[in-house]
Amino acid sequence: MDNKAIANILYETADLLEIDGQDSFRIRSYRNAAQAIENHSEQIKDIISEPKKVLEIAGIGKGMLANLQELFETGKLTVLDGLLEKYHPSMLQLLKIQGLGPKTIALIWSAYKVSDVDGVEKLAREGKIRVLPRLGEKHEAKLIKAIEDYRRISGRFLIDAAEAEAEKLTEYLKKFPGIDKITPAGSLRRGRETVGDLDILVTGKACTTEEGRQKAIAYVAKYPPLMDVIASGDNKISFRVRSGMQVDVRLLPPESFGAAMQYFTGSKAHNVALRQRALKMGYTLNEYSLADLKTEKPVAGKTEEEIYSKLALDYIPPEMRENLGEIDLAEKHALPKLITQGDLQGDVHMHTVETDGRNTIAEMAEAARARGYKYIAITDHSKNLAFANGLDDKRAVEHIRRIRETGKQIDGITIFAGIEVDILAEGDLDLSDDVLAQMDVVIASVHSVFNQEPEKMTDRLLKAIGNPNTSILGHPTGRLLLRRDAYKFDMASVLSAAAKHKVAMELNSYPDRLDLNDVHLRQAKQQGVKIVISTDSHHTSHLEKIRYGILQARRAGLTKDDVLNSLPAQKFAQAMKHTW
Ligand code: DGT
Ligand code: CA
Ligand code: CA
Ligand code: ZN
Repeated sequence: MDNKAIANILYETADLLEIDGQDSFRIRSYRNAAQAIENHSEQIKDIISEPKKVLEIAGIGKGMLANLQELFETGKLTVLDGLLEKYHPSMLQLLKIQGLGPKTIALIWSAYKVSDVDGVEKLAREGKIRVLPRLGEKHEAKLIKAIEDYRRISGRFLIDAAEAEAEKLTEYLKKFPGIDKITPAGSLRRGRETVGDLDILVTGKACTTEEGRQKAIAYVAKYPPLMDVIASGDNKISFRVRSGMQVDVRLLPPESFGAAMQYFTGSKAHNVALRQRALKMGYTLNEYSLADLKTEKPVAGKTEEEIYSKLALDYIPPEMRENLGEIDLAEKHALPKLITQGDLQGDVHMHTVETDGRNTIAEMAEAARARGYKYIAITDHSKNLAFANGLDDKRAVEHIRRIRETGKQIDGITIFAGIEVDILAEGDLDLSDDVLAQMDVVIASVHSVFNQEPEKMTDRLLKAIGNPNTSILGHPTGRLLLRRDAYKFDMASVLSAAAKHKVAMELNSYPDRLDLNDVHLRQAKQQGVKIVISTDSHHTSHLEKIRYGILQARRAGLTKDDVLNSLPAQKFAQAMKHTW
């Protein structure tokens, strides 16, 4: 359990205490502790065995320490469990609706004893919210809109959250004797940018008998974060965990594990196409095996590799299994050699304490070197981003000097001087050309005035790309996954301008951006535009998020040659000056 997970539990407890009408001092103590833990640099799990250290954190007293100890020992919090029993876990879903706070929820509860999203929506549509004290028609309309928004994005989770859930569950499953292989399948294994539900496949001796499976399923049902069991059968259990995520755990005998991996990794479209191919070749394909159509005798099933091989196909990496032509390519031995994390030689989008980052230039450089990178670019914000303490011309020049000096002091890694400069509403860049020309790397990004007319936004981006100092267009569509849609513009003309001016497109690896997405990456490649895969790190611990970008690049079929930061430092620097 990391600090963020603990903080979430404490925030939820505070909200439920508020709904319960408890005294404000107690509520505040949970919120304060949550906030302190969220911002604490050390992981609580590493210091929980030293109570003194935990008590040193401002906002954590003896009572809260006892809560934390209980959380780590049992995975549960008695206070929270009591509240959830009273109000039902569905209350936590209600709290996720924008603008619906504990106070309003408490009002609704006391009037109608309703604690779930469907129920509240029904009340709102029947006009029963507006009659409550302090609420009116406006509130009611807003609430209906908020519930619609919630439904649109709910049920899906960012890839890093899904991955963290999968890892936590894997740790738990590993402890059961007779389970020796646990793998996520489904959209998580394919590296989709958001995940609907988790599909976890499990095999081992315990999965070979009915009795073993029932025991294993009973063990899964005791998983501490499990909230409700949705369905449970002979070899499967579906449940919901505290975060609201649904999980399907399936238990398989070893001889079917590969077939199940293939089937449950999907995508559905890929499976349908693959099964048609199997039928044409005289086989049937399902989650248990690839079998002879007539004799029904299995010919493959233990591994995915043997299934693809029996179907006369090269092995198709999970990221490509979307039925977008990969089966044809596999048949012709023409699958691209997908880029890997090891191909990258540098990370070239990151922030430091000079603006809104949390580490210094030297700390970022050392962390990057420890990952094996040969170079980085420091790209702090420009002044238009006032809340991030963005740089004006004068500070930018000083920062370049600082970056170059740090570069001299640190061996084994090149530090490029860069900037993430705002693209202003009319398409001008936020720093003078003279200053930008001194930079090794200029990432131009939109951070404000998102809702322009598409034509205007297109012109704005074209103008930024046309600036001879621009090397990379940062997070080109501006989307924030599950929160904000991409701004609207004509991608094709932006890409053709980028190709003409030799300006790269960023693939921002931050899990709530993943921008460009796979579709646009394919389009960029087709139009001859190069990609830079970077993290937008604001902390040394963010550098590892590069793997989410790599997954998207692989989903788009990109190879090392499509990505500029797989070049050695000198070549990369030239590419940033439009030479490749
Ligand atoms: P998600 O959960 O919405 O992020 O997406 P997936 O791809 O994980 O979808 P999910 O969980 O409904 O199903 C997992 C995999 O199981 C899916 O990728 C392919 C396979 N699958 C599910 N339903 C069908 C089906 O009706 N036919 C075939 N051939 N495969 C299916
Ligand atoms: Ca799934
Ligand atoms: Ca599923
Ligand atoms: Zn940015």
